[in-house]
Amino acid sequence: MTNSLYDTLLGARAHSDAPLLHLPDGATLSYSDMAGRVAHLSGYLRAAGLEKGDRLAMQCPKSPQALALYLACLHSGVIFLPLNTSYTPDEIAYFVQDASPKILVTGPAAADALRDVARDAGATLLTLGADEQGSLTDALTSAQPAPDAVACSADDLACFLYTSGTTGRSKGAMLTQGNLLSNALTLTDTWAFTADDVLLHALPIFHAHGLFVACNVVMNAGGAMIWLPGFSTEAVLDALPRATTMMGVPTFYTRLLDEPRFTRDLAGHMRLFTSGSAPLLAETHDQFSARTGQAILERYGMTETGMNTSNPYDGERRAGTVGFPLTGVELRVMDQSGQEVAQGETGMIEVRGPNVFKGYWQMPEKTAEELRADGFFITGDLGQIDSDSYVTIVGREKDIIISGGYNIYPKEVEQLLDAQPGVKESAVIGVPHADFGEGVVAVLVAEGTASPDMEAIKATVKAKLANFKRPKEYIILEALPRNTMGKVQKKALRTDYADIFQTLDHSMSRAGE
Ligand code: MCA
Ligand code: AMP
Repeated sequence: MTNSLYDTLLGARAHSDAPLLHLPDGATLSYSDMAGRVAHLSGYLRAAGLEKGDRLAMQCPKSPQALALYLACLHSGVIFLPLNTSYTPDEIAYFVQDASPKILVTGPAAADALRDVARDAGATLLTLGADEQGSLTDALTSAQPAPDAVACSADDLACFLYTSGTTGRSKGAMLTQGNLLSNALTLTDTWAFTADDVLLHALPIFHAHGLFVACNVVMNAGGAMIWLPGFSTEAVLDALPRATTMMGVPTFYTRLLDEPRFTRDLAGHMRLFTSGSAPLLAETHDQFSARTGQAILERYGMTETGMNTSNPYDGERRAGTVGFPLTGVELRVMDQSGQEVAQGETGMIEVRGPNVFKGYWQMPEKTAEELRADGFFITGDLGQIDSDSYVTIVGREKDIIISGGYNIYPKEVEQLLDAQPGVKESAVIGVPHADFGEGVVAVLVAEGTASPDMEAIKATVKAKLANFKRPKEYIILEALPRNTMGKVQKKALRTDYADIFQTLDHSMSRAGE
């Protein structure tokens, strides 16, 4: 048995001097440089007692070292659990208690805040900085290297990615080596990636989009990445002439379009822009085409499934649609009684294929609720298929907000708000936001007649929740709108406050201002 995923991404090019990462300081890291670092790190992990199937959690700033740690986990058969760098220590505590990693790696600056969290979960805390700082840094070059990748089969677990749950409890989606490999191979082919490609990488690497879709595809093709620490319009505009491709969330594209420097000429060297993680407005698609002469290729995926559909590379990239199921992926649209709807009708999207995850870590009931016995995964997205077979996402049945490509489960925010002094109840909604697509708004009902202490509430929210989950606006109402069954009518709230991010200076009585 070999380790097909590691061999495909890096092992096959372990001695190649071809560039892998172009770094902001002008340095370049080749495939062989990366393979060397990975062998050292993998040796370190094995000497530390990590075995195949053990977990390693990482909440580190984006850096080549962080990418090396991901690859070292694949090399050792250790399950890699990347965590959003915005998560607070309270949020991290949940993930490490749930996944029980043997090692938690963090940036040096966050080490003090996470020491107790690691200790309580029985994990060893190590640090790895973006700037050659941290207790793991020496291991990158001086630990006894592990000679061979640990043999793994397609069914072995490669990564856990946590996705929030409707009950507010996050679920660890278990992704196998086979899931990641199938998506990497299919997307490389579908999007015609080759060793000549240079991907402008401005996404975070703690989610499927930046790590699996971007890095795995480029490495499978033998291409290179311009490695930015995050998205900055200036840095992206500077780098565009050296790149051939970019993957982004819609916010990347609206921000670029806001910049007059972003012209057809500047984008002229690019062969492909892809968008995903959130709906791309047809208007953005059209503006982009008018500005650059290029059509953004929109695709659709999920943490649990990787990528499911894509607009064609050759052929019409239809604005407002997410294209066709990828090779090997089956997609069907179902009604509430479990029957497939007629073509053109709206229903629940279900998908099946080698990309679909194995289940939620230690949550068999949740797994059974969402993953059917016949292998179809119930996505929670509502869609339809038109007469040309293009799939369109028309809405979501699951109560999530997608802001700048990050998912927020209202329940999690509501539970925190409901527990605050002076708050009787709350409803958290997403409404249109020009930059983030959707922005989070909290509607509160006060207990009694006095207004709650909004400064205290905001301080608690800041301490407990990652920045992208925090409401950007608070509204106080006397009562939440409810239907005759007593259910809160979020749709009515979304309509009432649809313009709130456009009318911030207007008369509405908003709390905390
Ligand atoms: C930052 N803020 C946000 C977000 N990001 N608020 C809401 N939504 C966000 N996404 C907060 C900041 O903390 C700050 O708050 C304020 O908004 C302004 O920050 P700004 O500097 O403008 O933000 P930024 O640092 O430039 O980040 C925006 C971003 C970033 C570049 C769009 O969020 C991003 O990289 N998103 C990509 C997400 C992603 O990769 N998703 C893939 C998930 P304050 O002023 O209070 O401090 S994988 C997935 O969905 C599936 C599998 C798929 O299909 O791909
Ligand atoms: P997650 O896996 O938690 O990051 O989020 C996946 C969700 O993002 C999907 O279930 C969709 O609701 C949404 N999503 C991803 N790509 C698209 C897209 N191109 N258009 C609309 N929604 C998308």
